[in-house]
Amino acid sequence: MDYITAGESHGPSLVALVRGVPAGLALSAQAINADLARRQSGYGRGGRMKIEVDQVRFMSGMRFGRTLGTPLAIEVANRDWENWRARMAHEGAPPHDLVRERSPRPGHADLVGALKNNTDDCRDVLERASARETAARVAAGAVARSFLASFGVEVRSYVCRIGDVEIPPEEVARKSGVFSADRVESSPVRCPHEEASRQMTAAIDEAREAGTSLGGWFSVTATGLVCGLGGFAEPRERLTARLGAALFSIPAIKGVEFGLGFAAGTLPGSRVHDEIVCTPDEPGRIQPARASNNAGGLEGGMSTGEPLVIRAAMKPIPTQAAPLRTVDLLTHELTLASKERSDICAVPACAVVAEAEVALVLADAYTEKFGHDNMADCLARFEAYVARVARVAR
Ligand code: EPS
Repeated sequence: MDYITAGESHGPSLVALVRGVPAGLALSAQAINADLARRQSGYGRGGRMKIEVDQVRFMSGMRFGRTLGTPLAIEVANRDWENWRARMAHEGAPPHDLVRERSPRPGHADLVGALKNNTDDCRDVLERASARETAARVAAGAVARSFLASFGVEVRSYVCRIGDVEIPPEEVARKSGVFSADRVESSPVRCPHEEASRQMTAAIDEAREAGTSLGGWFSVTATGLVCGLGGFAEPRERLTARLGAALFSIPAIKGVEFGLGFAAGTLPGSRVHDEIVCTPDEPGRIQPARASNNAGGLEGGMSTGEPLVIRAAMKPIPTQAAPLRTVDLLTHELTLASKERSDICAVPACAVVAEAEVALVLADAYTEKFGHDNMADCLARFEAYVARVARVAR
């Protein structure tokens, strides 16, 4: 299973094209829209989220509520397009009063994209580089999430840090990094720790006052995975590499850790590696298990069957109400960066996008391992594999 997206931030719509979805998967626009709404939420979002109510329209690949096993095309309309028709017209000459974006924002794709694509209007670049595109990814990810649910896999996220406010690490350790969805989704910043959540919203208010923006850290977990997803034999099979690439494809991601992550480089092996034990599951069956999960559910480029535990860092949004210095693309004079309407903090939304990316990689690994013709065959192969792995362990 894989996907591509198309669409500009202020064009008529965003489109996700998802390939390799098995036939017979029950899908609903309602389930996808629920994820889109989570991506739109979060304290610190900007004015655009008041305009949009992201909802999908299936354009191909579905019949009577089930997938056909053919490419699935999903559209998310941009309501704001009405306000941008003239400036974003697909054809014709530019309007005589068109204002070109000549003051690239430090931290955004504006400058390098304009140089690369030989344009003096950063809008030619920023319309696609905008994180608005991630709405289409979340729609694609919701398809992957529905597929994974058939195998008992759940992908969730929560915000662990915004600016200098962090959930106490001992609280995260106490919960082994897995929090209830209710606690996460009821927080305005998708942070399950009440006091940290309160301080995070206060930090966002301070950043707004100061005309700046804030980044942060979030965690993504996947539970219910089988062992052996990905592979150890070829570099590109490795699930760790595939997850890392998918997470780094999200705009503004500057760091990704699995399990202990960077801390694994600071400890002796005796305190890093997860001892292998056997846990009785049901009479007559023994599942392989680990005494700990410092590896974050990955060993040798494959899933171990323990929860996948990822942490990622997002840099602050580049658009600043109190802009940084930049250079005019035409005159080369020093000036101040352009002020697009923007978010103060989009870490809660970014975590939802990361869930989608992780779900897409995992769904790809499941279809690679268990086939992608139709759900019944895929599930039969899956069940046979689960039974064999349990037998070998005994
Ligand atoms: C976004 C839509 C955008 C921005 C934001 C994310 O809408 P507009 O540019 O019309 O305000 O709010 O874009 C960025 C963070 C960015 O870096 O470009 C969205 O739907 O998520």
